[in-house]
Amino acid sequence: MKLFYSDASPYARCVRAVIRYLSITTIIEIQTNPLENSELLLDANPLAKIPCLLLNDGSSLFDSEVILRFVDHEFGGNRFFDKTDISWKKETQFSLIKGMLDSAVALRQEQMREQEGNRSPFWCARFEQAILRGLSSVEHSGITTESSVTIQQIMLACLLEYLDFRHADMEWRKVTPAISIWLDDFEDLPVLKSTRPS
Ligand SMILES: N[C@@H](CCC(=O)N[C@@H](CS)C(=O)NCC(=O)O)C(=O)O
Repeated sequence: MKLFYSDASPYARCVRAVIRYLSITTIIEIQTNPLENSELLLDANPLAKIPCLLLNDGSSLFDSEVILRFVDHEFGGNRFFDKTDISWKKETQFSLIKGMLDSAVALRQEQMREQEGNRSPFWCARFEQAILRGLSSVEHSGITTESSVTIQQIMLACLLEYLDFRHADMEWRKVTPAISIWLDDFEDLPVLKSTRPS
């Protein structure tokens, strides 16, 4: 199997971290810039987005959530997405963190429009406020106090490090001091260290 990814993509990083956490060795990572619209990526994902997992039978899986659920089901014994004892609260926490990732990536895209003079202050503020409100709600949700590593924690760490990487001026640590302290330890997880964008 082949995983199209880029170092900077927080969605791809989350998938790569989980693949490593589950010690899956049969997935080859292929560094891909989605904006180059390579034929390989377009054939696999008409949306031309990464991450995208090309299976051995030639079919492909996207987006990140589908890939995460697939690898967890096939290789992780449903360790991250429990199928027998579904917690709708945890499912919603997952959606909240994924939604914040969406806002963080959309904010980055808005900022890249700066050069064209098309950056929208309205949308930038809206995306930033959604992230800060989301983090404030996560601060008191108990996500960081789980005894074993969860998919919510891995995705949250990918989000927070993406904020530091692309939105260094966003003072999220002031809003979420407890999460900030948690990240200081959690970021040492080997699968996060080995997937950190440089
Ligand atoms: N919902 C998708 C989002 C993936 C996504 O937006 N990836 C970005 C890179 S971070 C991308 O490929 N952008 C290229 C584009 O939007 O054309 C997922 O969870 O995988």
